[in-house]
Amino acid sequence: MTMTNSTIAAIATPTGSGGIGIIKISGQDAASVAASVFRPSDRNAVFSKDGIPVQSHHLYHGYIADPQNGRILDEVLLTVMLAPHSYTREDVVEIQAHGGFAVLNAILNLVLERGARLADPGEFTKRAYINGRIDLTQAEAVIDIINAKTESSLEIAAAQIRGSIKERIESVRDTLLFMLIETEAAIDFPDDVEESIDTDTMTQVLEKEVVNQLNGLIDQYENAHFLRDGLKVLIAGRPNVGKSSLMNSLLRKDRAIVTPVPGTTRDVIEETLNIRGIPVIISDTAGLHKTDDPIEILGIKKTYRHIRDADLILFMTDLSCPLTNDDHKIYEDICHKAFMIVTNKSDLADDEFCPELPDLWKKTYVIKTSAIYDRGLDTLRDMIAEFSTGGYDERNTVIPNLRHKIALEGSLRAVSAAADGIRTGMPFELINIDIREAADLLGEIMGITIREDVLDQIFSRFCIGK
Ligand SMILES: Nc1nc2c(ncn2[C@@H]2O[C@H](COP(=O)(O)OP(=O)(O)OP(=O)(O)O)[C@@H](O)[C@H]2O)c(=O)[nH]1
Ligand SMILES: [Mg+2]
Repeated sequence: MTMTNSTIAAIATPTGSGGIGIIKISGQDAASVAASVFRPSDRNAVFSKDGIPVQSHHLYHGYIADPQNGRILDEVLLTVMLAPHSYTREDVVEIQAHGGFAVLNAILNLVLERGARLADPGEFTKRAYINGRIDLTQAEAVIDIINAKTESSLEIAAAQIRGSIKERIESVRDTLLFMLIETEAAIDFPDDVEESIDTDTMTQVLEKEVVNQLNGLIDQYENAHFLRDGLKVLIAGRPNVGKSSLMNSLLRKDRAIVTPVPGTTRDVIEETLNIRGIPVIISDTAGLHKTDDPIEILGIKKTYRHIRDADLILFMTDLSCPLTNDDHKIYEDICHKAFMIVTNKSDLADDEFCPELPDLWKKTYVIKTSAIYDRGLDTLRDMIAEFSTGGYDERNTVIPNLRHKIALEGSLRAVSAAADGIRTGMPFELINIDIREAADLLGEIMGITIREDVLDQIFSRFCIGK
């Protein structure tokens, strides 16, 4: 990895009007760049003779002025955080100006003219990682914190930024590295060490300790990744059963068009909402039935594509009329997925006429609702929340993301191969390859060994100024 010496700058606050806006500068020239545009109100106390502020982590009051013509752009507060005690471990200057589009851009341009370059998305955090202040899981947590929509996703990200995942992975990787040292000695000095290697203990450690640790983390992903990534819930059913009405009621706003005409919704409509602290991505879809309408056919095809990706299907039926062939067909299409049945329009159903669901259907959760009279929706919210946190231990906030999970699975395979190798008496040269691979994959999670393009991909998810 190449260390970079350039000094970078960006507006760190969102565009738009605000009380304050912050311009962040990082790199070896950060202080001198800032000094060349900053006029401290207390001239004597603040700056040393070459114009570079001497006091780290102090707040200075002053003005930003264009050195070419002396024009004052704004009254600001300025902080210098000298390396290594800064976000990036480089010299960092933060200019707190007023939060307007024009003023922040004018100050940024001035800073860029004085020799800084515009930062790439995530470049400040990337430097924090490259300079060793944080590992890659902690860098990823930065973006998770920014994107967190609910308390639970924030809690997971906050645990991760403190190093919760890093610590767990590090300890497993250390065990593997220690094993590598032992077996490498056995390869280099076969006569001395052959007897001192206890292959029984080695397989024990691999198969019990290491495998359990890795499996535990993978399970945490499976059971709780909804909390960080959001649970994809899709409403499916034949036309006119009230899918869009349910979507609107859950969102508490008129998002999707509702009409008594079957086939109103033609497209998949996606929205994010918070259900009992769980981020839910809910989709309303086109009613599924046999049709010749080319637009509806496109909508139906799209619905089936989304059904494939959904974590949970809400299969909606209509209590005001008997089940139809379309209902049965939809059941067949979705029953291989996780689903619940929502029987809607309960306000129209009386005791005399209330279509019975086939016994097989009742094996899953059935929730009676009236989307337009807000009946049964609290139960539905409870069921969705319960579904998403079913296997989740609330005290355990160590939840890998998808990238981590894929590496953990690879590592697990390599560990199993190593254990098999030892048991079948394979030479240590070969066993070592598997152990090394297992350790390397764990190193990838923390960013110790990782390809540059993967790194770029991770940091491209950031916004500029972070
Ligand atoms: N009485 C009653 N009417 C409802 C209920 N839910 C929806 N409706 C009515 O049923 C009709 C269809 O509702 P929509 O929400 O558009 O149904 P949909 O399933 O999205 O229909 P498509 O988009 O055509 O597939 C509208 O006239 C709604 O007002 C309910 O719980 N009770
Ligand atoms: Mg609809």
